[in-house]
Amino acid sequence: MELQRTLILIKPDGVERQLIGSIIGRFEQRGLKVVGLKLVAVSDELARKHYAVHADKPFFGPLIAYITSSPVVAIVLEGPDAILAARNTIGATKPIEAAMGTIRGDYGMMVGRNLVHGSDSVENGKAEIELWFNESELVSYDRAIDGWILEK
Ligand code: IDP
Ligand code: MG
Repeated sequence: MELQRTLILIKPDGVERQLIGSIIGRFEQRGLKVVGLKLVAVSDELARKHYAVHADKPFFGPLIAYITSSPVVAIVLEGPDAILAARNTIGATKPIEAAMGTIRGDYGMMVGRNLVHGSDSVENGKAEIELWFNESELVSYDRAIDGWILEK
């Protein structure tokens, strides 16, 4: 297993439905560590950069409107195989197809309101974390001493 970081977004529907605590709880209960956390009012520019890979898709316009419609919670999670662990905790892209017990399976019905984003690869995770966070906003967790490293 490889120690990885992943970028998680609680999308506007998750924030509006007051599911922030429930959603973060799913990841925490699983054992992933929060190493970055903030509420962000998403600009059109940030949304377009984040979803640049989907620029040619028919749902791109609605997707940008959705992600900029109210604040999102941006989170960096760290843990062994964090990318896959988080994706499996989130569930399939279409909530209707997501397994019960996953965030999307338990809270959603519509692909256009699927509550959470999670990076899909280590490489994309690194780029997304760089896009959403400054280095100074992240902390490190040392598993050897089971404690935080807080560099001032
Ligand atoms: P993912 O979030 O599970 O990685 P992606 O295929 O990367 O799924 O799509 C990014 C986001 O775009 C989805 O989470 C969802 O919000 C939106 N999306 C994907 N496919 C559709 C669609 O067919 N209609 C509307 N929105 C979609
Ligand atoms: Mg994706």
